[in-house]
Amino acid sequence: MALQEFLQELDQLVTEAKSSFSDAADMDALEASRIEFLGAKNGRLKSAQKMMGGIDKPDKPEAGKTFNATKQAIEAAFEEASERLASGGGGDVDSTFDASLPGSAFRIGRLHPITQTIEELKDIMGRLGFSVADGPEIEDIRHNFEALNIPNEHPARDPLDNFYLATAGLGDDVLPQWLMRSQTSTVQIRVMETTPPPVRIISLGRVYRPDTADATHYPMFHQMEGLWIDENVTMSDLKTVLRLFATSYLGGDVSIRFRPSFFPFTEPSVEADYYWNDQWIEFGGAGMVDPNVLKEVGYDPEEVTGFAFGLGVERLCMRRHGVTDIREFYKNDVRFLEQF
Ligand code: FA5
Repeated sequence: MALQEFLQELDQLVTEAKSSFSDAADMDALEASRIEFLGAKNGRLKSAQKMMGGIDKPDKPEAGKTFNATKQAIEAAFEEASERLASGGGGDVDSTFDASLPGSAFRIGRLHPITQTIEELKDIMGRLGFSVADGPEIEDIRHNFEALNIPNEHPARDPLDNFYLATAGLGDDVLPQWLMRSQTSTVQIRVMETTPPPVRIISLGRVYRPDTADATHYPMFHQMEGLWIDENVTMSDLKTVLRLFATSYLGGDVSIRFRPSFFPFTEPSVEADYYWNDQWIEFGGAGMVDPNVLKEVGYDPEEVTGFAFGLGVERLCMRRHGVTDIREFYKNDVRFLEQF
C-alpha cells in the first residue's frame, strides 16, 4: 500500500472519530463510538494498524510515527467526550449552563392573618378546656333572634341592621325567615339544643352586618363566641377566662374590666375591656346566660348557670399586630398579607 494513501486514511479516521465522539449524547452512544474506532478486535484503528504491514519498508518509520499520533489524537478525543458527559453536559446542552447556581424560588402561599388568628385562638381556648363548635352562616330567625330572647319588635331585628334573605316578592306582611347570621351567638343555641349540660365551647366564624366599612368596621367580620354552662359557673369565672385568654394572646399580664351593658340573651351583661399598652381597649360583649335562653333550649336555670362572650377577631388581631385599618385584611394586597 502506498504511504500517501495510508496517511490519508489515518487523517480521515481522526476526523470521523472526533466528530463521532463529540456527537455522542450519552454514555451509551459514546461507548458505541469507542468500540467502532478504538475496539481492540475490530476497531477501525486496529484495521489501520493491520494495513501498515503492506507499506513499503522505507516508508514504514513515517507510517508508524503517523499511526501513533493518530492513535493518541483519537484517544484524547474520546477522553474529552467522556469527561463532558460525566460532568452532565449532553450533546446539545449550552456550555454556559451552571448546575451549581441556585434555582428560581417558588412563591409559597401562606394562611390569611385572620385564619392564623383563628387557629391561635382555638389553641389558647383549647388549653382552657373549650372545644370547638360550628354553625351555619345562613341562619333562621329562631337561632339568630328568637331563642336568644330577641323578640319580634326588638330593634336588633331591623332590616337596616341585618342581611335578610329572600324577602323580595313575599309581601309586606310576610316576615323574612332567613338571614346571614349577624353574630356567632347563634351557635350557643345550636349547641345547647343538642347537648345536655355541662357545655364548654367556643365557635369562630364569619358574621354579616350592613355596617359601612371604616377603619374599625367591616360588613363581614369574624367573631369568637364562648359558652360555659355548668353548675355554679359565675361572673368571676368569666372574668378569669377572659383575663387568661387576653394574657395568653397579647402576652404579659393583661387586666380586665367590665362595664355594665345590655344584651337580650345575657343578664347581667357587660362590655369587657382589657388594659394593654397603657390603654383600655374594648374586647367584646359578655354576660351570664339569661334564664329565658336556658329554658328555651330545655335547660333548668335552677340547676345550671353559665356565661357567654362574643369577641371581634379582626379587632384582636389588629391590636396585637398594630394594624390600624380593618380594611387592610380584605384588600388582598399581597404586600400587606405576606407580613404575617
Ligand atoms: C355581639 O355581637 C354579641 N353577640 C356578643 C355577646 C356574645 C354578648 C355573648 C353577650 C354574650 P357586639 O355587637 O358588641 O356583640 O359585637 C361584638 C364584637 O364584634 C365587638 O366588640 C367588636 O369587636 C366586633 N364588631 C362588631 N361590629 C363589627 C364590625 N362591623 N366590624 C368588625 N368588628 C365588629
